[in-house]
Amino acid sequence: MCAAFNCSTAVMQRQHFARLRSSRTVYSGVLNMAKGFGFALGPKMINKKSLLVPRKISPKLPIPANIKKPPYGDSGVFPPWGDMPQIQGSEGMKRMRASGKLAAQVLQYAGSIVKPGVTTDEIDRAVHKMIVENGAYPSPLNYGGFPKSVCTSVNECVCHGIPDDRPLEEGDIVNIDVTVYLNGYHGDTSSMFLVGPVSDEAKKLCEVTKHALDEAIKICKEGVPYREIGSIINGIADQHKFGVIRDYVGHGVGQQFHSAPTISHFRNNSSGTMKLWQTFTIEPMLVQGSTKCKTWKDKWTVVTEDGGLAAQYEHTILITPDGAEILTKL
Ligand SMILES: [Co+2]
Repeated sequence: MCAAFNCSTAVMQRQHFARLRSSRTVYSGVLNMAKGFGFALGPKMINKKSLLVPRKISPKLPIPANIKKPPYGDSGVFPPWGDMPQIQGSEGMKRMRASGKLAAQVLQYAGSIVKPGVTTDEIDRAVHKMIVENGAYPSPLNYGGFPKSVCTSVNECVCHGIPDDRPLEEGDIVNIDVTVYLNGYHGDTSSMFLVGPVSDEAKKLCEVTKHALDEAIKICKEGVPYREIGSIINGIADQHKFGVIRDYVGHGVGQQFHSAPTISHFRNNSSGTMKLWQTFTIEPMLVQGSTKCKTWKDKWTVVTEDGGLAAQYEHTILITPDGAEILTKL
């Protein structure tokens, strides 16, 4: 699960939308005119599926009494952003490997039930059941009040999609983002799944995003600047004319769900280098069109402003002296 970049980014985003409101009116005028002339322009051209709309969300699922909850489990209050990197000792490493492995197993299982007609709510229920049966807590549940146990982000949804009663349709692409809290440690991973045959462009977007994540992981090791990650990912996105989302970032992970460092997936000049035995996520979001996002009234669902498709892959990694161990790979 990615983190919002920072407060100032959010403020800038709001100001941007205020500015955009006037230009959008002009844009929709052009769109209608274009339709009148019999050619398509705008989101429909980019994303051939009809756009998502808010739908019914089922009640939060219960957590058995024996499961240890994270600090926000009952309150639903956002925990403070940890401003220190999370560096593991031998016990922490052992537990991170266990939570990473479980997250990967749950993600694989969730992907196996993806098919046309299955609702994202059904995926949520399956994920929730498997996580608690394995003695863990589904980290997204009640994180800042998030109502479900997993994020499911379909088509133009960039991240933080809330599972609901929409049945998956042939041609959809869906990101399933699983985080588990096992023995006091979070393991965080996500992947795209294709629903039946999808358009070549959608498939390519998914493949390039996965490739960008894999290549970024390859350069990670002790002492490498974090900004190298953004440089690799942005370079690959550029080659294929895809955009990189800037408002949501990877993050330190461990005993805290989200902490420093913020891992930007776009070209940047941020300071800081990777520390030995540090755990963090890399989770690039690539888009077909505009990299501008908007958030629904539910305060979670993030979609591309122009309705273009978005894809995301995520791993939790451990920095070692000569590379990175992927903790969420089976
Ligand atoms: Co994450």
